[in-house]
Amino acid sequence: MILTDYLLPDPSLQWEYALQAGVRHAVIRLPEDSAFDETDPAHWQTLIGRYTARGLTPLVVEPMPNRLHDHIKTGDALRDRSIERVIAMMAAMRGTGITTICTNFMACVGWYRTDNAIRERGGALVTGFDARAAQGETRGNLSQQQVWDNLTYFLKAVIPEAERYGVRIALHPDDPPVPTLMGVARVLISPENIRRALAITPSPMLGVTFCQGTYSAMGADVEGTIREFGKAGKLFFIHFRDVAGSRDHFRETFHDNGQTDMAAALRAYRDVGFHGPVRVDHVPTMAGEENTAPGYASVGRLFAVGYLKGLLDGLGYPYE
Ligand SMILES: [Mn+2]
Repeated sequence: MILTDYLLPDPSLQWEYALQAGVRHAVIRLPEDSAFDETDPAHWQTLIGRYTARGLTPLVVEPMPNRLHDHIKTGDALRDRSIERVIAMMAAMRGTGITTICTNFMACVGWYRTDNAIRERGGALVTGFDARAAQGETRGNLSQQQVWDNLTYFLKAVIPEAERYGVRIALHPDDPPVPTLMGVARVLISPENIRRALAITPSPMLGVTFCQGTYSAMGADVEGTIREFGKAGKLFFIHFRDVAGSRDHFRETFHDNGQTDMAAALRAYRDVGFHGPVRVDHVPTMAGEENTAPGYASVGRLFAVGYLKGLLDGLGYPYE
């Protein structure tokens, strides 16, 4: 595996913690100000230079820029223009060393929680979701068929170009993996539906971001699904995390305190020969930290990275 961390473009304490924990590769979120042009190779070079100057090598972009993808997911009037820019972006990525885009297809509502301050072990704070608490609010109106159609339109337009530019599109499941949220249908909510999505445009450039906690919340056989997707060459990127509960009612946990056998999951990645990028995802906010970015605090990441490295060492699973 290649250990990575999710690092925003401005150098921060999290960059330093990652380096000190032994992480030398980055998952980057692109700048969202209008000064950054994702279709301009020079802008990419400048951005990547910030990371490499500090000893971090970017490997993955996450997410697909929302200012483009939002139109694609809803299929609005700006969809075609946005797809053109996604394709131009992939062209601009050539030679950057970044070969994977972590792509979700949650329209109107992204990853969503009904509580951001649930007490986990020792009083650490985690996020959670309760379907009953999410009822009543409407943020859109899209049917299952419309979202499948929009996903199909996107993949048919983008995957041939991804093949041309050597960019891997790694589908992230919908989190929470419920069939509808606030009036908007969700489709990437089960292994079966993920299989269906991968079959829309079969390609070595179309695979998955295996967000373990989301698959666990689906009620999926996490280990078995890893083995299935791994053998099919569809594991592009791993989100290492866990939850307690099921899709309609769950909370995040420390990485060693959830319902998934994390060592068994890692054994499965090892057995299928996965050597791609992994990052720890959604960590508790710990003592002394402000809960300003639930799931994305710093100290819990250190614990998670250490736990991941310990398991990998115990399994004799090589990583860099
Ligand atoms: Mn994830």
